[in-house]
Amino acid sequence: MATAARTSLKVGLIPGDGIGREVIPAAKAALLALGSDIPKPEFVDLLAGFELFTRTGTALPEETIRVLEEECDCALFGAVSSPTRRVAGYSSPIVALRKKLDLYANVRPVVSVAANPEDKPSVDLVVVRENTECLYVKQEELTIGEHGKEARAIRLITERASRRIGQMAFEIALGRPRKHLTIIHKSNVLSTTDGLFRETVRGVPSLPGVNGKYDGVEVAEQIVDSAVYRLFREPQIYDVMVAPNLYGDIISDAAAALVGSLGLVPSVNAGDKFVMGEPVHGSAPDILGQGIANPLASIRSAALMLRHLGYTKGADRIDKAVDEVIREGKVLTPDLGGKSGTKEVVDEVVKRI
Ligand code: GGG
Repeated sequence: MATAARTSLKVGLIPGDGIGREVIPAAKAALLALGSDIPKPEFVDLLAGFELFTRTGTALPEETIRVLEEECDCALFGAVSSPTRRVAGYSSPIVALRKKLDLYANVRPVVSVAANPEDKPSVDLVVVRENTECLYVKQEELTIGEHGKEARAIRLITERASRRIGQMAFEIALGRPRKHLTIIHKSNVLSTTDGLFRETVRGVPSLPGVNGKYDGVEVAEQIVDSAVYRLFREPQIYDVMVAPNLYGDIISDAAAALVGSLGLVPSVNAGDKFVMGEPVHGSAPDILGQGIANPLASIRSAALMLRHLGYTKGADRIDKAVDEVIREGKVLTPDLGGKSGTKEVVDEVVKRI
């Protein structure tokens, strides 16, 4: 995505539910602290979420989509707390937003912070999750069969979506020192759906126009269950992992455990025309309102969004400040064993930016 000729950067802010509303202001503060290293940020507050649905009957207002599409250069989304039961008329706004804006890739870097800045992190991988299909097409039905209720869900895997997530994963792998890509699937059981995903991603280097570009990328593959096992035993074997939507969602949350907290892991939802940062964590109703939500995943999501837009200097400054705060270990939220609140952590990061 080109950075050229922007004098300002219009950022849509969609806090959503729960601690999303506590951590999105942290990302905003980090962007404001960058001064002239990025185009002057302008923010527009936008609505979405389950809480909004309970008040208004709408989880994702048309106006939110319109402003994102027509006015914003990028966006930051906090979290959403969809209920685990079916609620008539409600559908997850984040799932819908990813589809409506065609944000087909969810890129989730999981990186530990080494005690010494000169040392390599012990975990340094990127989960590239397909963001628009798989079971998240949400075509479920409940019928009554011979033995009672029967629930079914469609799992959609298309060649187009697998190809473009594959291309994104190869690009990301190509830009990393190890240039290693693992395709995650379960095609020993789901040979039609996961088989298509696997074959399509494997076929990316042979697509017309690629012309050997990805020759330097080493490709491996792994069945999803054994991938999770190996992720916990030997995370260093992974560099870039590409997965269908559901596996990618689960693997990236699991990988967060390797770096200390879900509160540290950022993501971007990326398409060809738009990018939206989003912390991997959810709305955490258990700690809502206590002022102790970890703001670092949200702040890092702002950095990742900038990186995706080509503002590397600004992104580096934010990531360096976050790394220093974690490394020093004096001002951390309770999920990382600290005693500080959200505000103190934000102030500490901003001071270092
Ligand atoms: N920021 C990630 C997030 O909100 N995770 C929770 C999640 O995926 N929720 C889906 C939903 O509630 O619809």
